[in-house]
Amino acid sequence: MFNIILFGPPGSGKGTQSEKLIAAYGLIHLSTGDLLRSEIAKQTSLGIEAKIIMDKGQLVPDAVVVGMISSALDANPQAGGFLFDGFPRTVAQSEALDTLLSLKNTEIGVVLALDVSEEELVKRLLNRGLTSGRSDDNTESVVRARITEYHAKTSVVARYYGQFNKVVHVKGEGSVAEIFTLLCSEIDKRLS
Ligand code: B4P
Repeated sequence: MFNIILFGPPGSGKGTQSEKLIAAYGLIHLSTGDLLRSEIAKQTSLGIEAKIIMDKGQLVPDAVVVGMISSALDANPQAGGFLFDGFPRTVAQSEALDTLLSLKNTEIGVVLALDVSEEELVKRLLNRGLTSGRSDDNTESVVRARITEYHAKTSVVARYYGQFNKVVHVKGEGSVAEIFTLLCSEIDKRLS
């Protein structure tokens, strides 16, 4: 089993590249953002609580997202590997993920970190907000709050996995196809 974390700030292209990577490598895609938005669409109590937090640009509590990931791992016993997109976002989530994977006798193979400048992130997210209907992409202050939250709580996740030599930085600016090629070459190095 080969498991990948696609890491990076909001708008760095994690969702965009995940779609291509799961198709190319036959991985199960686990996006906590998508899982949360599905709860919001169904108007579950979890979704209603999560929407209030997400609309402020803040992170949903660790216990909520770890619970969602744990259920998703259990729901896919035959998976050949997982692609984690937007998870883990804190060191506590990273430690919880490592524990969940070790219970299944597996681990993270590589953390692919997309590097994108802040101005490009803001531009992409506000642009997506014009068409996505996502309330967390609508206003510049919320978009910038998400980037601040990333620097405060999420960027340390790269340091956490860095201590196990699992992090590779990839330039996240350029065409979607160019970035995909860079990501594939890093994965292929580790699979061969
Ligand atoms: P997510 O759903 O994870 O989304 P994201 O960080 O906003 O975006 P992503 O990086 O996937 O960007 P994308 O490819 O779509 O998080 C949303 C919220 O959910 C968080 O703020 C948080 O509140 C909550 N949440 C999620 N996971 C959590 C967790 N683990 N713990 C706590 N809270 C959690 O790309 C963005 C745009 O750029 C798109 O419009 C795309 O078309 C464009 N784009 C992509 N690649 C491009 C390229 N190469 N050039 C130009 N544009 C590009």
